[in-house]
Amino acid sequence: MCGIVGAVAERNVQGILLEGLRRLEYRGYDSAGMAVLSDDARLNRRRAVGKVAALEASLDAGPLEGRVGIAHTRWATHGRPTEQNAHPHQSGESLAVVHNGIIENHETLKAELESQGYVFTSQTDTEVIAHLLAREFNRTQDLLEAVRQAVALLDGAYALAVTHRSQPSLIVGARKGSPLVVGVGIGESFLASDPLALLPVTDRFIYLQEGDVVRIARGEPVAVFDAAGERQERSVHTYEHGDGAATKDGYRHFMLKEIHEQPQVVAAALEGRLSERRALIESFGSEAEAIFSQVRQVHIVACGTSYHAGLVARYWLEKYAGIPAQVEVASEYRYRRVVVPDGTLFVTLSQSGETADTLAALRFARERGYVGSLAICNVPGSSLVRESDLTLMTQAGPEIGVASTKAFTSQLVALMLLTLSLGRLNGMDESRQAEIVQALRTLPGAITQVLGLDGAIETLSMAFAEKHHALFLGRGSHFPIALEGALKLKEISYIHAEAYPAGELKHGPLALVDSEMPVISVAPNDELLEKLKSNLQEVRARGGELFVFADESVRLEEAEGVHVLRLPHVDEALAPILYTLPLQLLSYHAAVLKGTDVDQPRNLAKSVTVE
Ligand code: HGA
Repeated sequence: MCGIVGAVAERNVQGILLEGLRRLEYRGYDSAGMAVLSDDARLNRRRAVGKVAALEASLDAGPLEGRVGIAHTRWATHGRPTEQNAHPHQSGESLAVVHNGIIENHETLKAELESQGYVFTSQTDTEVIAHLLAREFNRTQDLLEAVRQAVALLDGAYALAVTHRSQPSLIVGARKGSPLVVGVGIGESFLASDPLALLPVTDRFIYLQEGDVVRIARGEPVAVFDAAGERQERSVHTYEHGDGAATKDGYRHFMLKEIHEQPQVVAAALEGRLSERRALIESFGSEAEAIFSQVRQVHIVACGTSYHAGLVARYWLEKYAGIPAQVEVASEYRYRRVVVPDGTLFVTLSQSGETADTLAALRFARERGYVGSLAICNVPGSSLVRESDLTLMTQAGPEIGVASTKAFTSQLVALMLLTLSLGRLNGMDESRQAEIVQALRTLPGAITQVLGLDGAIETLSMAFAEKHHALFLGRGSHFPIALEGALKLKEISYIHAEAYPAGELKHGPLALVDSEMPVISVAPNDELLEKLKSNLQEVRARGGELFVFADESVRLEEAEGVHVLRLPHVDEALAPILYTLPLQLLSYHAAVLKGTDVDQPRNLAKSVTVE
């Protein structure tokens, strides 16, 4: 999604802002821009459609000089990706603003502002903020006060950074519903929608809270005011994840690097969370045992890939922990009447912890009588983490590729820890717990073995690159893995893909199968194997080309039109995690062959902070 960077420094800020934007590129965007206040208080702006490199080329041709500036990568929600719609937006020559989010009452505000003589030059909702701020500044002559007055008129979500030529050594920021952090430097301060943007200049951050307004000024301490206008001391956190995420480490794409990081990521997600024979309930927080012991069922709410992780967890929770579970996409859950039986735990899954729909669902759930809320999340300090009763950090490290890979597998590990923890309190067989704990310990090794199949999977992918459609099949807890495989292929290779529970094929989608329809299936050696094999025969009988990822012990012969790739044996409970990997690699290689933008696929964004 959109990215914000702002800087009030002792040096020229163009380079800081540009590097910040480059580091936010992974979030997905369609245009970029920057406004810098020169030392003689002139506001200069550059904007460009497309990549940050296009903005950089424009800046090379005419650099911006100044020690205060704001910059933005835009993922259009209102108005096409054009230069006129790119941020920063200005009101006259005095004030500039960058915005993440959506202003829902923009039409009403626009009509009001136009009647007062303000002239609009873009189709964005954001431009109303620029003119509102200018109007309030004209009344108050104080940027902080103007921001306070203006945001009070906005309905919707925003993170903002604002600069004004009459107050040339400061920036005011504000957030509600979209993330914004302050980077604390020495005599310099910064704003960004993600700490990653600022790691070259600081590793100390204040995570702003809902409704906060912040003033960063040269040589002055950062001043944060809460929604009521009270000055607040917010703690400064040191960023502890290192800056390794910013480089591809020799891999061709971030996505490939992240796929290959999964053995370490899974090990990190388990670190300190297992005893000899059990999962440690306290990994979910000091209140976990008290809350978990009241849990009779679970509602899981998430979006996209995280939703698929939730679907796997439903099979696990019911099979191993004996706990009923429901899973729902957040954008549906938040707008319907939900019945919450006594003893229900509310679980959210989000890589970024800022996914707007999931966050709204959590807020909606708060008044619905759940026994507690648990966030499984990858970003410490994120809104979801701060607003939940319990949290489990997935420890996957920053994920840069828009298509989620390692965040998904680490969520699955976290959800298995949840299954074991709830299972333990619900009488799950002790020796089965111990077996799964043992299998979890060997999982990083098994993942490394699967990654060794990369070359063979690349060869298989050649059969896909030219296809327009694909079907993914799975049964039981591997149906969500098929869904995730199809999503990955759609996201990065733009090949239309659908996933079905294999038994559903004959009820409709079999009509699509012919030699032009590759059918991909995951076949671990579980109790559904024989049924799955019959479903695969049905495909073969209609001339469909089969690509099967199967347990090494499964008797399934390679033949014309049947490609089989063997995976090491793993405890059936963990097979969904292992079988995710070949599907990630398959999509990756198909996308590389098609020449798409693997890390930033068209139209998509990471950290979906708008509704
Ligand atoms: N609504 C604004 C900003 C969009 C956004 O935050 N995307 O992530 C626009 O369309 O410019």
